[in-house]
Amino acid sequence: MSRQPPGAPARGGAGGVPCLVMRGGTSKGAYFLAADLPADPAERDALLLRIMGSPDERQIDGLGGAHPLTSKVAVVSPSADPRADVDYLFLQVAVDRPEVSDRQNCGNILAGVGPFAVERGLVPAAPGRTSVRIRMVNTGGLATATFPTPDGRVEYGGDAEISGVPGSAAPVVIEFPPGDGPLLPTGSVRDMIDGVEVTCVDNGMPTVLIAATSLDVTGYETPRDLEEDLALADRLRGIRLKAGRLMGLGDVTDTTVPKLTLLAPPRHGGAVTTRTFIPVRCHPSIGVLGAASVAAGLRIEGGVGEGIARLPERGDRVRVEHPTGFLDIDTSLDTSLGTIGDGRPRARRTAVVRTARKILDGTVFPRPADPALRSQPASPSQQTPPSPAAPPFPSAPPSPSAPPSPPAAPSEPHPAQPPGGHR
Ligand code: NQM
Repeated sequence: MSRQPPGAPARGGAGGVPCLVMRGGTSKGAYFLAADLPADPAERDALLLRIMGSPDERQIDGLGGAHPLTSKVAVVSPSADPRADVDYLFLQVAVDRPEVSDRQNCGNILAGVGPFAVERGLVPAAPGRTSVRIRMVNTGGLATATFPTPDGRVEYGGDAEISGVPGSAAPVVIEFPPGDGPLLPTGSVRDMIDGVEVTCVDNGMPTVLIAATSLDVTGYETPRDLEEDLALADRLRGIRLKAGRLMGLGDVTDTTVPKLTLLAPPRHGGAVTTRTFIPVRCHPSIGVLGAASVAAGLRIEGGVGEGIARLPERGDRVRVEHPTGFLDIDTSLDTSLGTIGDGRPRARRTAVVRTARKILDGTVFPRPADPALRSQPASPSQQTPPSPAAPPFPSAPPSPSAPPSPPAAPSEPHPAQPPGGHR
C-alpha cells in the first residue's frame, strides 16, 4: 500500500515521502513501506541520506538524531516467503558520512516492525493481540513479534518497562526460532587475538566477548570514559579486524559488525556486566541481538565468560546488565551431539520483551539533492566518538560537499556474512 500523496512524484522525495517515526526498543528510526522508496538501492540510499540529514554531525536538516542509535531506517514490505508476513530490511544511516549500510541487523528497530505492519495495513489486527511473522532481510533470519491490538488498533500504552527508555509501554514479545548458522563462527570456544582471549559468538549479531580486565579496564566505566580511552580504542580496533576474519566476515574495516562486548561480574543481581562497542561508539545500553549473542556466549562451556558471569541455575532467562540498567533475554542452547551432528552448540530458543511507540506518522520532506553526496559503503568511522575537548556545537561544521564521493555502489545483501543464523 503506497501512501504517496496524490499528484506527488512517486518515490523521488520531492513531494515528500510517507514515513512513520517510531521508537523501537532503545533505538529510534524512520519506518517506510518499500513501495514508497526507490527500488534501486543506490537511489534509495541517496534519498535516505537526504531524509535523515546525513552527512552532518548534528543531522540538523533531517530526521536523524546525531547518534548511530537514532539514525536508523526500517524498510518493510509484504513477504514472498510463506514463513513470513512481512520482510524487514534494516538500514544503518551513518551520521557524519554519506553512507547507508545493510550489513547488520537491528533487534531494537525490529520491535517496531510488527506495529508498523498493522498501521500500514500489511497485516490485519487480530482480536486482542496480533502476531506478525517477520523475515529479517539482512540476514535471512525469522522472528515473530506479538503485541496488543485491542479494538483492531495497535495499543502502544502499557506497563512494560525497559531500561534506557523512560516510563512504560505495551510489551512487544519477540521470539526467534533457532538459526542455522554456527553459534561459534570461528569453530573455537576461545581464540587468542593480540594476546587477549576472546569468544566469538553469533546468536543473531556477530559479537566478540572479552573479559574487561584483559584490556586493563574494569568494565564498570561509563561509555564516555571508555570512548575517550584512545589506547583501548586502538586495541579494540586491532582485535575486531582479526576477529572479523576469523569469524568469516572478511575485512570488517568498513562494517559495523562484529560488535565487541567487555564482560565483568554482575553488580545488580544480573548475570553479567557489559560494555558494548558498536563498534566504535560505546552503547548506552546494549542491542537486542547483541544481548542474545552475549547470553548464548555465556552459556557456552569454556567461553571467556566463565568465572565472570553468574548464570541462573534454572530457566532460560539471562539478565544482561549494561550502562543504563539491564536487558532480560531468554536463551537456551542445544549441545546434544545427536541433534546437531557436529558436537557444536546451537541456539535452541531466543526471546525478548521490548516496547515500541509510534511518535509521528506523516510525510517527510528530504533536503534537496546534492550531486556531490552519494551513499558509500559503510565505515565504522561514522561513529567517531565526540572529542572530549570538542565544543557542543562545532564552530565550523563539516561541509557536506567537501569530500566528493564516488558514485554509490548498489547495496549488497551482507556479502561478508556467512549464511544462516538469525543474524
Ligand atoms: O543488537 C545497536 C541497537 C543496536 C542493534 C548496534 C540492536 C541489536 O541497540 O539487535 O538492536 O549494535 O548497532 O539498536
